[in-house]
This record gives sequence, C-alpha cells and structure tokens, in this order.
Amino acid sequence: MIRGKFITLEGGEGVGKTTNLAFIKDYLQQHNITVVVTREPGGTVLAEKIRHILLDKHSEAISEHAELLLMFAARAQHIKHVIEPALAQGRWVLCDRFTDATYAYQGGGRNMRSSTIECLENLVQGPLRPDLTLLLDAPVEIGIERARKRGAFDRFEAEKISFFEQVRRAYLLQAELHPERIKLIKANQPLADVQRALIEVIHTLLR
Ligand code: T5A
Repeated sequence: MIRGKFITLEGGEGVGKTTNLAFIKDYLQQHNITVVVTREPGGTVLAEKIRHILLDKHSEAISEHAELLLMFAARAQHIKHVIEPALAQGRWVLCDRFTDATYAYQGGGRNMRSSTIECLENLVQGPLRPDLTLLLDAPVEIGIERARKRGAFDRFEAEKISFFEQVRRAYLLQAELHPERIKLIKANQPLADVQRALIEVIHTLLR
C-alpha cells in the first residue's frame, strides 16, 4: 500500500482556507484520489471538544501554556485516530490548519518560543510533517473583513489587529524556513485566480 499524501492549508483569519479546501478536494477526487478532509483544532470527537474550549470565550482567561498544550492535545488525538490511519491506508489527508498555525498564532501571536513549540511538535508528531502546505496570504484587514461578514467573532478573532500582523509575519517566516514544503499563494485576488494558483502547485504533487 502506497502511503497517502498529507496536505495542509494555512493562513490568517478569513483568507479562504475552508472555501479552497472544498475546491481542492473536488480536484483531487477528479483525479481518482481518495481524500479525507479534516481540520485543526478538531477532527475527532475529543479534539472537537478541545476546539470548543479553545475557541469559546470564557470568564477565566486561558493561559498561554494551557492554550499551547490544548492545541497539541487535540493534535495528538487527531494524528492517532484520523491522520495516521488514513495515510497508512493510502488516502490523502487535506487538513484545514496544522502545526504551522501553532508557530504563527502561539509563536508569533502569543510570543511563545519556537523551541518550545518544536519540542512539542517532535513529541506529538514524531517524524510526521505535511508533504505540502498551501499558505494563503492576504493583508490582515482583508481577511478580518471577510470573517466579520460571517458573524460573531470567536476567542481568536476577537484579538487586536497587531496580533494578526504578528501571526502573518510568523507564517511568512515559516514559509522562508521551509520553502520546499510551504508554497505561498496570494489570497487577495479573485477566487478563480487563487484556485488557478492552487492547482498549479498541487499538480506538481500529482506528477
Ligand atoms: N489556531 C489553530 C491556533 O491558534 N493554533 C493552532 O495550532 C491551530 C491549529 C481556528 C482558530 O484556531 C487558531 C487559529 C484560528 O483562529 P478556524 O475556524 O479554523 O479557527 O480558522 P479561521 O481562520 O477562523 O477560519 P475562517 O473560516 O474564518 O477562514 P477561512 O477558512 O480562511 O475563510 P473562508 O474560506 O471561510 O472564507 C471567508 C469568506 O471569504 C470569502 C468566502 O466566500 C467567505 O465568505 N472568500 C473570498 N472572497 C473574495 N475573494 C476571494 N479570493 C475569497 N476567498 C474566500
């Protein structure tokens, strides 16, 4: 059995990850690839419960360490019960956010050390890394405006613009550090152009 490919979609709030995930899934299925679509934080019953804790607003502030550890607790469940079994069965996994989001939000946004995140990454993931990461990048205001149209903000979306600027910078740094894996896609262009750019990159993986 040939192991499946692991593709992640990343980017700040409202850049179009969910919209394009559905598009990529259809594209891969047209090429006879069996795809598992999932998301982080979440993807299993327990990890979705952790997602609620992370995204809901609480009267008690979540400490930065608690937030980081909850992200990785959800990830550990997700890898064990969804991602690894699917890849081992030859299915491709398409995931809305993964550990690059931790480097961007907890690292960039919350100023947590990269070495701490790396330590948890190695502990929880072992050698597992995405085969391809599509990083949708757009100026912060554009993404926030798109997200705002959707309704009430969650705990992260309620952060200040400066937080999202730090997140964006950290994502771009990740792309610089891992150019072979992370492909940057300009998300502030018409959807049809974004999707043309996505197909160009995915096509190289299909070959
Ligand atoms: N988090 C997550 C961490 O802090 N650390 C971690 O390790 C992980 C894994 C998860 C939150 O958790 C944090 C980050 C997040 O804050 P989420 O719901 O997964 O939350 O992430 P969001 O970014 O909030 O997801 P959104 O649904 O808001 O954004 P998307 O998916 O990027 O955007 P999408 O596809 O819903 O599009 C938004 C709107 O824009 C339109 C769409 O039609 C839609 O209406 N749109 C476009 N309009 C014009 N032109 C285009 N090119 C467009 N593309 C999309």
